[in-house]
Amino acid sequence: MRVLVLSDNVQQYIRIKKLFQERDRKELKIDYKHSPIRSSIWEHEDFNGKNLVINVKRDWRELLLNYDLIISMHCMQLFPKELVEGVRCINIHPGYNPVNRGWYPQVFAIIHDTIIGATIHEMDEKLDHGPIIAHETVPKYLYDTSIDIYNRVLSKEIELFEKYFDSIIDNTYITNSFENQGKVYLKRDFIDLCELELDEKVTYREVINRLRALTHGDYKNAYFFDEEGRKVYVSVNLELDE
Ligand code: 0FX
Repeated sequence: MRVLVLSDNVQQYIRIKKLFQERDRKELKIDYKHSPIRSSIWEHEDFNGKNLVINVKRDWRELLLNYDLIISMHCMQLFPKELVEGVRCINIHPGYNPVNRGWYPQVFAIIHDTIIGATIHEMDEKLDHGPIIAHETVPKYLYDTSIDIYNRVLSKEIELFEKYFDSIIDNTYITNSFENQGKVYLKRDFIDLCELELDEKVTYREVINRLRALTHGDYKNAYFFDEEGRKVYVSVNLELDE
C-alpha cells in the first residue's frame, strides 16, 4: 500500500513520521512531501535540497497513479476535486469540525468563545470539509494565549491519529457527516483582526480576548499606529495565580 504524507508543518511532520515508524506496518510504502509554498519545512534536513515538492493542482494525475492513500498533515494547498474523488485523501485539521474550519482555528475560538479541538476527516473539494473520522475537543481557559491552545490541539491531533491509525490505514473507520457547515475563517480574517483601533469602545473582556488570541510566541500580530504613524506591536502576558 502506497501512502503519501503531505506536510508543511515541521513539528507535525516529525511527529507523524515517528508514529509511522513506531507502528512499523511492513506493507506500507510511505513518501513524505511538501508544498511549493515556502514554509519552515524547506529547511528540514529530510527535504532540504531534495525535490520533494508537490503541487496538487498540477500533479494530481501522477498522484492518482502512485498512491492509495494521501494524508494531509497541515498541507497548505486546497486539493482539487479530481484528486479527492480519485484517491482516499485524509486531512488532519487543527480545529474541531464543523465548528472551527479554516485558518488558525484557536484564534477564532478565543474571539468567538467556541469549542476548539482537532479533527481527522476524509477530504472533499471544500476547505476542511468532508466526512469526519474522529474529532475531539481540548480545554480552553481564560488565561490561554493562542499558542497554549495550539499546542494542546497539535497533541490532540497526534493522539487521535494514533488511536485511529489502523482503521485509517485499513479503511475500516465509520464516518460522521454534519448538516451544520460551521464557520470558515480565512487568512484575511486573521489579518483584519491584527489592526487595533485605539478609540474603539470595547469591554476589558473583549480587549483581553483579542490580545490573547493574537499572542502566539514570537509572532508580531496585533498592532496599532501611534501619533506619528509608526506601527507598534502588542502582545499580552497572562499569568494564573498559583
Ligand atoms: O500549519 P498551521 O498550524 O495550520 C494552518 C491552518 O491554520 C490550518 O487550518 C491548515 N490546515 C494548515 C495547512 O495551515 O499554520 P502555521 O504553522 O502557519 O501557524 C501556526 C499558528 O501560528 C497559527 O495557528 C497562529 C500562529 N501564527 C502564525 C503565523 C504565520 C501567528 O500567530 N501569526 C502568524 O503570522
